[in-house]
Amino acid sequence: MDKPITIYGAAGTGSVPVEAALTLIGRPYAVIELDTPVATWRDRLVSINPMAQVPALILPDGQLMTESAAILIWLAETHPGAHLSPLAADAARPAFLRWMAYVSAAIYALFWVRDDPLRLAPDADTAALIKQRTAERITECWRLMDAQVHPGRYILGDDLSVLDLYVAVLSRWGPRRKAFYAVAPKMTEVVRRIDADPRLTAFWAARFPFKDGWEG
Ligand SMILES: N[C@@H](CCC(=O)N[C@@H](CS)C(=O)NCC(=O)O)C(=O)O
Repeated sequence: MDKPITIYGAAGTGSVPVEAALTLIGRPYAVIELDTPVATWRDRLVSINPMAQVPALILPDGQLMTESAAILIWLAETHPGAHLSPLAADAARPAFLRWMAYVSAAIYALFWVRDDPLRLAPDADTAALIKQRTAERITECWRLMDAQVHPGRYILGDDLSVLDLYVAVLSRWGPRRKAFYAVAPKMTEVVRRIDADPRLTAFWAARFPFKDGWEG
């Protein structure tokens, strides 16, 4: 039996796809919930993760692991029985790695800016402009991805992978799902399938509920 993983996380954040993957794998994990405003996270997290971000995992051997895409890839490859990624020699592996890195680098990274534009902007007007321009950039990145993937039931074909969990969660962040549906018709079917996966019903209700108006 695998030893538990400790996850510093928070509902609705980047820890959610990691927790979803562990739920599908059936591996025990414990969440230390960052349930106070994000502005307080630095003090609580910096001694754990110098970047003061979630997800931050403490693995059973005590080492810290951060970076959601790396965590998801690693979880999939260390639990091959769960079939959550193409294997190394699989023809779908290059696309899997490509899109995992793309979602992390081109899309997720913009949320450091969006979540508090005043980290970069000198005033509220500039902050509002940054918020609008990053929303446009995220939408464009989803559009470009959708134009280049060939989904079956899931993004890489007919097998669910951690990429599907990653896209399903990140596409719920600003500019949110309606904007995503408008530019990503192929992946729309996939994220709706992930939203409705019966193995995750209780998980979504607890960690990222579909509240009224959640699609934007
Ligand atoms: N590159 C990191 C980004 C993690 C990240 O930005 N997490 C957000 C929550 S979704 C966070 O902790 N924000 C607080 C901050 O950056 O100050 C990853 O992929 O895990």
